Amino acid sequence: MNVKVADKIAELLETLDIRHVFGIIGAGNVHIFEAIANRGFSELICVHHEQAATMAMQTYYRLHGKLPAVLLTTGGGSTNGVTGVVSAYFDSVPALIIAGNENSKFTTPENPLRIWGVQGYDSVHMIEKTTKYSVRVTDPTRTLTELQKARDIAIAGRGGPVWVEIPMNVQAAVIDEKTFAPYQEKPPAKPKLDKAQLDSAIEALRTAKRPLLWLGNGVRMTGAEEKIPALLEKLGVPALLSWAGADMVDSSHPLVAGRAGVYGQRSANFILQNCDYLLTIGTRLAIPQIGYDISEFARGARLDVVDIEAAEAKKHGSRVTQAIVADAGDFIDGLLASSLQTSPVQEPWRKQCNTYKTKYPWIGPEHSDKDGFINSYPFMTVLSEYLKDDAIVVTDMGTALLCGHQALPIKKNQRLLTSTGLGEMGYGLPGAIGASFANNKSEIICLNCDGGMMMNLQEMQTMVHHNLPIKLFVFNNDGYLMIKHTQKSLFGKKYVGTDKKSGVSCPDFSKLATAFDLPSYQIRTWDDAREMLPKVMAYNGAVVCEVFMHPEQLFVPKLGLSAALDGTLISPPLEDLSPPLPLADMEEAMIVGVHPKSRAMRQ
Ligand SMILES: Cc1ncc(C[n+]2csc(CCOP(=O)(O)OP(=O)(O)O)c2C)c(N)n1
Ligand SMILES: [Mg+2]
Repeated sequence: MNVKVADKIAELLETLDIRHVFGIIGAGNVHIFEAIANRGFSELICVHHEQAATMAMQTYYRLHGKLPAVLLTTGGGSTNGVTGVVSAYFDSVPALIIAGNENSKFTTPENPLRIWGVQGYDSVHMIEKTTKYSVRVTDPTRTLTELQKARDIAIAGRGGPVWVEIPMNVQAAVIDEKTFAPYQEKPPAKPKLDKAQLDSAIEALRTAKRPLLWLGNGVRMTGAEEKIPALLEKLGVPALLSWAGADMVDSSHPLVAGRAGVYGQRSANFILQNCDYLLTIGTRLAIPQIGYDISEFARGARLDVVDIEAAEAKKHGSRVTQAIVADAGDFIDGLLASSLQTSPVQEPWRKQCNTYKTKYPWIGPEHSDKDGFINSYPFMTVLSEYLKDDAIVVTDMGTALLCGHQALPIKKNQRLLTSTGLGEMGYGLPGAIGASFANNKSEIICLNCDGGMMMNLQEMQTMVHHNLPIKLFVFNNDGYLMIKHTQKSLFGKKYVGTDKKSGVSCPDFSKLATAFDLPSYQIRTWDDAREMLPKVMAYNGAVVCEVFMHPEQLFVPKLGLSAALDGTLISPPLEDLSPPLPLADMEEAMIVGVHPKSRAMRQ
């Protein structure tokens, strides 16, 4: 029987249980759009910019672990989608992207032209470096095989996006159904856990005086996050959580040590910097986590790294005692099956961790209000009081990212999602849309900023069109506050392109809400917050809530440069966050000793 390839693609999406397809139509994908609509299984979510589709796909997968598809057209359609694809690649998020292209008579690798036919170009090679697999289907009989293969690669091992380019004539081809090539390839196998390495880590956990775990999103990617409480209770070992994994365990769990890093919590950084054995599982120890000098990072500790990708496990070279290339879930199962138990010898360390947490709470004196503006850090604490027990929070960059991750406590069934690798502004709103679709069009708390909003403003209409109950918070601080701070530290207070006076401005977000037929609220004071937050949360539908913040508010604590008394600039070690604590506090906190740089800054 003769069948149209596009119809078979739509059928395959159903077989793969792909319920949602994000995208924008064009001549380059029109056949597949048509076929999906005719089949009536996968819902087409028509966004207003392709980057929104590739951002939405990320939170969609991260929320319920099911693959969505993205359908891009040729030319600007596929180039627009690139940012979210790169972001997904960095953040290990599986996704299936189907991109259209010109007729395959143009799309041969030998074609030397920059542009093929109308809007055609070599998207497969453009995207090759930032996907796990990219392929052009020129033989219609291989269409389904390539899509299945791509999908298996996307979800295997360290997840990531895959890109299948299907030229227009291939989509439209009508061929004998029997001629489709059967899919016979085996999905890539995961690495096998080395028992000797596991035993060595178990021994180190048993004998360390101050052991520490650092758990990342890799744990969730293997579905092992539910085992974390049992693991902590069995081992009695405190655990840091990476930003991408911050929502895996309740923040108030007595053994959760917080979120450490360049924008870390003081207590978390002290715990990290004073441990004597650090075992990281499924987190990639990036600069925002470990600071700028690896030799100063957890400098009194043996470091073992568990990562499913060998290059990541080994990237810190000889600083790492054991680079364990393994699936995080397999490794956790190995720890759970071991004879390890909570060690009384480590009791003083558990107490010490609690002392850090009590002495240095997430909100400190550095977060006080200024010039009549409320501070965004305590705002997170207040906001958390109004969040439902299963709230899903998606953040953009800037204030939303930093304060969300430094100061928002997360309960057991709540989620906190953002782009941690690429850090692209504009992620918040499409991310909220993807999350809402993943969860049956449920309520999402979107923490956004004035700058970030302007990068995907158009998606307010997607939200409105689908009646998604997204609570859209916009932190308004007259422009790009994060970059104002960079400029201040580099050039003194000379701003270029970061606020209204220096070349960039934002509209009145309440008027904008009206244009989208949405209600809006404004918060300027704590009284406003107490009055508006219940209304925002109780509103049945999408709503905009603008929160006005000081245009110069500090993001603290932060690992920043400090000046010694002689004027030379010092990059302090990771425990010495700004604003700096008195030397006596550092001496009391640093079991491994105060770093000479920290002394130099204070003499
Ligand atoms: C797509 C993109 N362009 C530029 C940047 C660089 N950048 C990082 S933070 C920032 C300013 C963010 O401003 P806003 O979203 O208003 O947050 P704020 O820092 O003001 O709270 C900029 C321009 C980026 N991260 N992503
Ligand atoms: Mg801003």
